[in-house]
Amino acid sequence: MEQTLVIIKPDGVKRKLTGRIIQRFEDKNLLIKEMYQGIVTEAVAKEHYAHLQDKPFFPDLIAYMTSGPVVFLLLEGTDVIALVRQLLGATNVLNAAAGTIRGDFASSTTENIVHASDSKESAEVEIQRFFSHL
Ligand code: IDP
Repeated sequence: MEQTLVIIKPDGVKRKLTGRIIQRFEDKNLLIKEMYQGIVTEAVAKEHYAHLQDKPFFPDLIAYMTSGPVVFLLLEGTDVIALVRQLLGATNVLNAAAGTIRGDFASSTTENIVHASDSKESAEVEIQRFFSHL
């Protein structure tokens, strides 16, 4: 059994896609264990994306992630980390296939609607970062 962390990013919430995104996880019969709306502070955004700090788009990424409310979800199930990444679609907007969340809703590589943990190691760290109050 695995757990993974999903963030519906500020553009997803602003565009009122929250319900439709959650629907995709439920359609796939994934279990939503916990969920809340909140914000990502600048300090936490920089920590969350520390692996990208040398990229030219890093300042835009931090401004984007702190631009409004987000929704945090904790999903649980067998192979849930890989299953959720499949539902999200590729990071590069040009590679995000139709039928995936990013492929269907995003037209930009930065503003791409959703985040999900990409490995067991990052899921553990990210769940601790955003669900430590549980
Ligand atoms: P992921 O979100 O699919 O795991 P990462 O490489 O960890 O991909 O990138 C984190 C976030 O940074 C992406 O979701 C996207 O918002 C942004 N990003 C990644 N690569 C680029 C890029 O080449 N240009 C602009 N923004 C990017």
